[in-house]
Amino acid sequence: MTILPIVIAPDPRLKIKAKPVESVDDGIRQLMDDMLETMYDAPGIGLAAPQVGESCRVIVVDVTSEDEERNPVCMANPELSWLSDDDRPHEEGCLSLPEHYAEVVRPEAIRVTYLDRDNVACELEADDLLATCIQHEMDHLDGILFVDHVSALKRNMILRKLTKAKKLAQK
Ligand code: GNR
Ligand code: NI
Repeated sequence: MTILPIVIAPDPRLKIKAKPVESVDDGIRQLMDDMLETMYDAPGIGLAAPQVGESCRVIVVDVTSEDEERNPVCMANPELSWLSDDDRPHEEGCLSLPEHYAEVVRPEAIRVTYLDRDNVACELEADDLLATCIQHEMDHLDGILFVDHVSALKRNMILRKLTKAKKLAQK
């Protein structure tokens, strides 16, 4: 397994709609495993393939805390099959927007269909942090970042700071 470099915003690769995978083959399984290692190393609770420069519809999540046993979930071609009527706000962060956080309102519970690591069609019901995280990761597959859900003022402030930080790092 390999720790992959994480793409930091602003970057055109984070704005592209990712392509569905045909099936979960050895190459996709390798990507899932590398994404999990990258996510645990960061550390984060989720990661989407575009964040490691792969424009395909693959996400990994694990919302367990560090003192619990790991519970990695790998999904290819995730699709929402149900959304709760009730929304809830949650403070979100993103490995592609390091050190920036904002409250985002999303449905508090979801059902999602996907292909698992063994290419088996599955459906999962999630709520609270897991529902938030899966929706955040699925957004990445459509080129959407959590800052796209907050006010333009806050979004531009965060993106300006990241642009500055990138320029400083180049010099
Ligand atoms: O590590 C992460 N934490 C997090 C916290 C609240 C809502 C979503 C997330 S996902 C984020 C990792 C990441 O950037 N995934 O795309
Ligand atoms: Ni993210």
